[in-house]
Amino acid sequence: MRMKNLVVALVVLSAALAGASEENLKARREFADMRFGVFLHWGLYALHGQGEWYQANRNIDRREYAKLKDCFNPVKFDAKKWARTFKEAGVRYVTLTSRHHEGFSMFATKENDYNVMTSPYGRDIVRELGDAVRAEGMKFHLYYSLVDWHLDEYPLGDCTNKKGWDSSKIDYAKYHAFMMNQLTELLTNYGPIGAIWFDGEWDHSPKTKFDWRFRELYDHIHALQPACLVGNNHHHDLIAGEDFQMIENTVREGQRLNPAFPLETCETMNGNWGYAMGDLDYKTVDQLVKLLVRNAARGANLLINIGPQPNGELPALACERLAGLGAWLKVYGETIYGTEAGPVFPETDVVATVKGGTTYLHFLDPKRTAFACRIPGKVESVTAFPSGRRVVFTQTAEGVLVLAPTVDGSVPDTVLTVKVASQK
Ligand code: JFZ
Repeated sequence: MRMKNLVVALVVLSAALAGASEENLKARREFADMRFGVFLHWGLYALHGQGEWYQANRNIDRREYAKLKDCFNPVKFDAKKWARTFKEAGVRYVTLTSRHHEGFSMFATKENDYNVMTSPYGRDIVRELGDAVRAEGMKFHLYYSLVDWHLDEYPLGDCTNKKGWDSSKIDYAKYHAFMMNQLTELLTNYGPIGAIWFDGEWDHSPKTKFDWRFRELYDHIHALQPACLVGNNHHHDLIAGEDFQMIENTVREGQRLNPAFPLETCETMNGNWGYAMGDLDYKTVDQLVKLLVRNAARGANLLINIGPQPNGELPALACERLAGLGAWLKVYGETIYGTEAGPVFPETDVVATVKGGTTYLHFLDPKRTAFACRIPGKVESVTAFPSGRRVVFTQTAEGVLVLAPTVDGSVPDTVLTVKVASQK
């Protein structure tokens, strides 16, 4: 029986790794160690201040919408300042929308003139931010929309705004070539790109059997930059050529997680991806810390989103939350970065991350005073993190009983370090 399990595990593993280059496998491991990234939804939609779906939600004629391009002038944008803010927050990678569903490119594309270079701003935001982010030692990732609400040739899908559309011009072959060419630009002119984050597959329901020709896109990316990870926000099992899995906070029906691949969860800081001037309902630092911890405990990176303002600044509330996360990570980062998912307990307010022979128990409810769990191996010590103060525990056949009078209501997460004797 054991042997059979082992064989099954090996088959699954080798299938998962098939085709991926050495550089790519290394990049996957590094990605999984980073645990914390910032997502930036920035485009013309920032000008409305009502989220990135405004064009579709209001069924705005795309020729009218496109006039926003002549107003795009984020004069206060300072890539270096953003990068320092992220670095201070303990962020390890930044994912920017290079082009969202609205179709406006935030870089100097030669594929059409609906891009930042022909706006009054006239500066290449992908370049400036990419350079600044890398200069601070973080990785730079790009979101890339499969949906395009501006181009004639994009095939109308279920979620598409249909006003101002001449459906006789739909031509997926042409649109696919456009995406291939833009990916060439992004992966040859902007230095190392850590990942391409596709989004929009859901615009064509599975029933229509629409063929996006993903494999050509994926192979193209890997041919240009083998270490660039491919992810697709499609909420079903990974398909060949994809390097990591993603979830939007909850795992959706039909989506199974594969432990052989890195996992990333994206979440909004308030309730919107793009800048929403009416939405000041931001999660607290306490909530964001818990979100980060819970994700790490299930082996996932947290990609926390910010919608930059039309003037080029990050919202003050977002900066304040980032600073709070940074202060927390300065102390507790060791229990998050480079860890793996820990054992899962029936008590949902206690989660665990693991690094080598060390298990970090995270107590997320200040009211908890005692806790019993089974940690594999012989426990050598239990100490409070970061003080190192010894915590009383007893090891029984059923598990380790940790008395945790140390749970401290003034911090979002009380951490205990459990050291297990190395098993030779
Ligand atoms: C998509 C985008 O439409 C959205 O604007 C944002 O960029 C977000 C990160 O990704 O939103 C989705 C896509 C799919 C689902 C939910 C939101 N889904 O399948 O549940």
